[in-house]
Amino acid sequence: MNSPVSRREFVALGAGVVAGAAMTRATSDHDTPTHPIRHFEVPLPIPRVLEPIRTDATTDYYEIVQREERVEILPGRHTVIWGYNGTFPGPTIKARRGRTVSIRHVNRLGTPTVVHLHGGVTPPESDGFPMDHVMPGEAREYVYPNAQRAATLWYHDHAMDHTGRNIYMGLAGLYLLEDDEERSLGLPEGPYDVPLLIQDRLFASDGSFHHKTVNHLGAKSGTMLVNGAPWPRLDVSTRACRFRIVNGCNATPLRLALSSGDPLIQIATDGGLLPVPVVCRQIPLAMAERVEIVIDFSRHSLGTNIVLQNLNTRGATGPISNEIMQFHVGRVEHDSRTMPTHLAEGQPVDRSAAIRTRQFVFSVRPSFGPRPGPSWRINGRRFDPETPIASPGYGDVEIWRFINKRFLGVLGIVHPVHVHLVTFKVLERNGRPPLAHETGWKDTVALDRDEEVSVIAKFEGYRGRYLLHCHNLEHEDHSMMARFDVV
Ligand SMILES: [Cu+2]
Repeated sequence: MNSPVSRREFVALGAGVVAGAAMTRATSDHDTPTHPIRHFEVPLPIPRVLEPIRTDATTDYYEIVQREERVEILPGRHTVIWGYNGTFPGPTIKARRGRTVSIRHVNRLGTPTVVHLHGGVTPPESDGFPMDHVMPGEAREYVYPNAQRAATLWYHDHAMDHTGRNIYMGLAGLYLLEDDEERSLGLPEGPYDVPLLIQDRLFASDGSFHHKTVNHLGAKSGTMLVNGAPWPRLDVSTRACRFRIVNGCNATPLRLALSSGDPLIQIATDGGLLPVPVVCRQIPLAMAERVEIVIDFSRHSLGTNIVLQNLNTRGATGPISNEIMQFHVGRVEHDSRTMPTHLAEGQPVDRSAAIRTRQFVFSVRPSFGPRPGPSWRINGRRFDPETPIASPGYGDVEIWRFINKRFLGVLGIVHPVHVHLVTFKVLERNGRPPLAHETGWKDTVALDRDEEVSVIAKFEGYRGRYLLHCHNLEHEDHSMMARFDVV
């Protein structure tokens, strides 16, 4: 899972397929050292929770305007972002299980957009199919029934061929779905329940975002932003805090750890709470995966600094920081509540309920022509919006086997596989049980080079047209995506 890839291979990965195509800038995927950014100086911002414009007995109605804004991300410099309501990240939506959320998105950008609620059990017309564009000047209403478990979801752009650029420019926000069961547990809440949306960015010297796709390998970038701030600092008190961590990077898989050596107490995966907390020394978190952890700062004395680290610097092409953000223990506070030992009902998976197994091979082929580059594919095919790659029947339980195949012995790269509509359980990773951090409900699973991962899912909720794709956004935009239909 964590086998290192050398810089040579990362470069070969592009150069090997792109015969003759220049890869001259492939080695400069981190910020220029002429603009050093001091770590842990900017306080961690918490994205504002959006208020509904009206509510009725069943539904909360929101309106979001997608527009350009000039914001200060790097101290003293300005960056033009494309933001939901002009903010980066977008405002947080707080939803409750069983109450519908209806969001009218108005596009005031100069480019077509699409909104997808990642992790949502959403009717097909609101799921954000890449061709369902909201054109500049137009609006579209997206309806989310929220008939699903509490979980940390996020909403982001999904426009055909331009998802990577649109999200890089800022079109992403958090969507926190709560339910009574979760609220009754007494987990840290209010200011002690902190979302951390991690996104890396590359900045041009004028402060603008530089979305460099490196020939569709992926826009890995050197400056770590959390909730839109570079290497921020959070002042915490001597008590437990809950963190909802989203890997919102375009192409950077993370491996989370704490500099103090403290374990990460994991309480949730993409699809919500685990049955019991799981203790992890490190947590790999590929793009679009979410993990919720509790950190107990009561063991530390005042003044202690603890760094949230990314130990996965694989694929980096220069010195790259392993730091994400810092927790500064700055206040004494007592919390009498103890961490619950039981979080959610057991979630056994009956493998024998599966009525069929399908196989999806994630591979790459060189492509030539005016814009040569790797062509990322599923089962050898580019994205075809007209033809489903699979059509499970409504209510069917299926095993989906994902295989990452290299090209000519190179091209080993992580493909985080995301299935819309359903949550699944990982049955096996390379013939072994799933890793500790991925035992709960998932909607995205990391598929590293040469790996095979089997998942099991029940296809229910809605009938219609959905997507299976790689969440390396540059792979997704360069056709590693497939339509599936629930029939
Ligand atoms: Cu991929």
